[in-house]
Amino acid sequence: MGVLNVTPDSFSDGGVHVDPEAAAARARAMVAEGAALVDVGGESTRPGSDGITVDEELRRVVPVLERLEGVPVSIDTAKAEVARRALALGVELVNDVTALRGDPALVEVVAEGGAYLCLMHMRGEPRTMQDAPVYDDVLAEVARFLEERLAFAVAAGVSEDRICLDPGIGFGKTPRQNLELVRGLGQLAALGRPVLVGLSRKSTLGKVLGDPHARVGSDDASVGAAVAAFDRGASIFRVHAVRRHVEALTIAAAVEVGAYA
Ligand code: HH2
Repeated sequence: MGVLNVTPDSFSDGGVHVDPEAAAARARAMVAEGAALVDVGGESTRPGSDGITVDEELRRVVPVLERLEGVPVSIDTAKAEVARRALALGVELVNDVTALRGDPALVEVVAEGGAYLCLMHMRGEPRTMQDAPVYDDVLAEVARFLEERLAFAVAAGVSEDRICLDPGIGFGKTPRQNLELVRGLGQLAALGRPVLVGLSRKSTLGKVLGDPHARVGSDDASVGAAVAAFDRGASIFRVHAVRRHVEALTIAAAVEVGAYA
């Protein structure tokens, strides 16, 4: 899953793709590099960010989605109205970082649209989520949360076989907690749904490499993290540098299944 932020303020690529033509070209390039899906997002969820209005989010994403016919796309939104417009424009998956807690109307849009859905764990909300997050047992808590949100979505009519789960790396977690989640991904995969991880360029990677004030991580660090996550059961990777991840993960997968003739 290639990341396409059409925001002025995303933590790693904010402001890069605000022109819809340039954004659409980047989306097509990511598919050419091997992305199976392009995740279009109009609202930054970086730590400390405030939300934007429905109108502003639509103004950012609709011109891009209109230019992406034939490209497999997911929409990174928590808003029912944005998801509704996106699905009408051919989007296949709704990536909701609030796991259907942000907008009570979203679950119906997903269910009625027959869309795929990603449910992500987040502690608190982006504005406050990094204020000293404390867990008794981060892995157990995230697993319990995702199991509960999965049951909620299915009860509301979303087809279970269309749902994937995401521990929400960096969303209300310290670097140590993020690493613990990656280490324990098998426990999340045991919930029976594909696990998606977004480790790409997250500040935890820069911190692990020795910079306590890092705001982003490098692409090399991202690839290492993705391979570690793959080894522990993740199967969908939300990444910025698509070709590097496709190459690394293709090799990791070939080792796993002995696919090369
Ligand atoms: N991370 C970000 C945004 N959306 N969605 C899922 N499912 N999982 C993630 O880990 C995830 C996500 C944050 O990264 P990015 O889009 O690069 O930055 P921003 O939120 O500042 O736009």
